[in-house]
Amino acid sequence: MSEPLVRIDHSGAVRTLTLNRPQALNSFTTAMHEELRAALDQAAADRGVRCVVITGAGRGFCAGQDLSDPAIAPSLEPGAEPKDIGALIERCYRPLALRVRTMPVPVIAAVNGVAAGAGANLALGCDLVVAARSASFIQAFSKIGLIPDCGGTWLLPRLVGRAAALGLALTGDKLGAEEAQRIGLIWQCVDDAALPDTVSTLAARLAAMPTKALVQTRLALDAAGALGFDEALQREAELQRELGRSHDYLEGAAAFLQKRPPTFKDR
Ligand code: T3D
Repeated sequence: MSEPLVRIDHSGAVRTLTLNRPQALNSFTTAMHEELRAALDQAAADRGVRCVVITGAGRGFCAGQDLSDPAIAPSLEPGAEPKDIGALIERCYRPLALRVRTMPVPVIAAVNGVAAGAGANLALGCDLVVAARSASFIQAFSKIGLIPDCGGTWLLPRLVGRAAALGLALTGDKLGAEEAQRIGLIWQCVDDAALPDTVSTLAARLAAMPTKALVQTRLALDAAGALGFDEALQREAELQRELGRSHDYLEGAAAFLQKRPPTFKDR
């Protein structure tokens, strides 16, 4: 049987999805898109999953679109009809970016190596990005005449501000993981050897937390950018009203008062 393009592993309540085309730095073919989306849908539907980790096999995280995929690779024949890249984005990258951003559980990107183009923005769209010190982030699009996609135009300025977003996107320069942490592009940079343990400890910790509150926090932060201050306050009140009625809030508050560890179970 051939190797899956996305390996699926499960430990406790943590589902790990490993992009598995190491020979091409895990760049996206249409088939890998389909497997990743199916694996994310499956994790979203499985109430036993409370945290998802996305990582890459081999020395790379993901080098973005596979530029040699016959489905999209430009024909070099003179006069050939250009491929419709917009259709590829609509069919593959838009649903992927939305799927990650609306997962009902926290999602961690464990960036084990280079993350370029849509691969960089797949990672940046996750809730927490932990990268190995040798990893790097490249907005490679400008080098091939494209703009940042997979959410890059929305994510970059929000993460690092307009100046750094434009610096990264226009130059397409490689940004090392340490610098990425320093400018706030990612959450954490760790020594290469420490990446697996750091991520599994973090994932297990998030999996034991009140999932609904974590996910509503992501959604509220994402929505707040388009709201006025008072509207954001109103949204906070609505969400607290809803969460305040949840099992996890009652459990969290009771556990604090009774000086015992909480057991969260909402999802
Ligand atoms: O159609 C569209 O383009 C629309 C979609 C847009 C979304 C996008 O993601 S656009 C951006 C696409 N990605 C890139 O432009 C990045 C291309 N890759 C690179 O610039 C470099 O590979 C890296 C900087 C990421 C890493 O460099 P390095 O020197 O560490 O590795 P390498 O030797 O370049 O790559 C190793 C192998 O992976 C190599 O294959 P080989 O020669 O050993 O058989 C290379 O061709 C392959 N590879 C790397 N990236 C891609 C790729 N093959 C196909 N597509 C790739 N994107």
